[in-house]
Amino acid sequence: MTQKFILTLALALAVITAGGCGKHPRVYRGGELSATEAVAGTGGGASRISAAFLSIRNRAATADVLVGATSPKAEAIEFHETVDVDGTLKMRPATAFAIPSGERLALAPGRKHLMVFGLDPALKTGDRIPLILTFRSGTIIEAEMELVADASARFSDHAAHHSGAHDRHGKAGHADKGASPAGPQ
Ligand SMILES: [Cu+2]
Repeated sequence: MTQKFILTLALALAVITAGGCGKHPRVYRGGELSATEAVAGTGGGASRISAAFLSIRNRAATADVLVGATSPKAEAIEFHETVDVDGTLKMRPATAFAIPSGERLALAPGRKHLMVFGLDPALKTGDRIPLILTFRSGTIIEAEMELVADASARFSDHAAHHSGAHDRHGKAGHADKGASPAGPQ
């Protein structure tokens, strides 16, 4: 009995340590710019196409523009944005993503994102591959991209921790939480 209890407790602690809260995304820097580790779907099937999500912060006094993304493990990476066409969400290519001074660009599910084509078929879930981000200023960030089963869910988890690390709770960004309807539906 006691042994079983201790084992259960040990397992519970292991789960708390390994996952959930406290797992911040890795951050990669280049000059005054920083990018979180990207997450992308493993790109199952023959398509080998996957959307990739990350956020990029610009601490410089001037705006910058993300103009290129490449990986030696993918044939091409394009910029996409999600637009509403007569009530239907569609993805369309974009040429570049601007990041104003002091702001953060979120490449997120249902918004602007990276589209990865021709992923190396030998890759599998859990692998990390290089992601090279090029900016108009000449800055280059050598980041990484992790292949995961559910990129949207993982990015949401990352984003929650990332904003929590930089913003205080109670600021405008969190106001909607307090205002969410709790009454009768
Ligand atoms: Cu896309």
